[in-house]
Amino acid sequence: MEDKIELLNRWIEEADNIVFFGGAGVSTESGIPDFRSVDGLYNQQYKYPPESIISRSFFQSNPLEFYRFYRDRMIYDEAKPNSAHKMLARLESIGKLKCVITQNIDGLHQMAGSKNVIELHGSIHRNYCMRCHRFYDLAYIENSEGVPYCECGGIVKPDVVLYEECLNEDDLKKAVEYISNADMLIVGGTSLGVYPAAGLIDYYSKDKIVLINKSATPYDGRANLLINDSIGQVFSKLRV
Ligand code: CNA
Repeated sequence: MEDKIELLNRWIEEADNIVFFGGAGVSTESGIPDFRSVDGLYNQQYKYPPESIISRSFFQSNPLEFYRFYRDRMIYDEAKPNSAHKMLARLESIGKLKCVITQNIDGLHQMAGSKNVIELHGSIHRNYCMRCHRFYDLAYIENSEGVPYCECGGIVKPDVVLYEECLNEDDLKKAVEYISNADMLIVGGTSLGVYPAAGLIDYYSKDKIVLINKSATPYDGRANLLINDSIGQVFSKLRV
């Protein structure tokens, strides 16, 4: 393991165009469960799997149950950035890292100080009225009960990409551009099972993919450096 960390340190020293692509595993060390854990919890408490509840059709047909799950399992407003979020912000501040592309919706990268963050799946911090498009913050969702409504009578929806919804095209384009131009791509804390996000890795064509994930992923064979460990712990050992 120490050899791998050493190699990662060396590659980071040499690189000046690093892009990070991550997912729920980046925030587990901040106390936010990833999907698998949610799935486990779900089995005890919810009548439907999370993938069904957080789908567009479910939101439309049963917003009350959606919001029960969403408030319980997707909002962790006390969570703080961990060493992975902080190190990524540091790498950006010294000019090495150009962009964080995340599937997370928790806003922890920005809280850690990252400036250029592409949130492929949106954010719990943004919510809008489906009728008049008025913006609402997270506190509005937390302080309301049941289904949150706008003053105009429309339902307020979180600006998160639900299953059956498309990703924002501009975000996707920007992510492709950053990954295509990167000299080093660090991928971490993602099962790489959710498309089209996972397919972004295919746009990287050089020879420095670092994959840091606790469990195996379908892209392990593509990694030039594979580290099966906790990303926060790995990042806390970096020299920068
Ligand atoms: P996932 O499918 O839940 O996979 C998470 C992966 O991270 C798994 O392979 C774990 O083995 C791995 N992992 C967990 N903890 C660590 C750790 N400390 N260090 C390294 N690896 C770890 O989640 P994905 O992000 O791949 O994709 C699926 C959904 C989950 C995305 O759309 C997310 O929006 C959604 N999600 C987001 C959050 C969040 O915003 N924090 C939380 C839960 C789910």
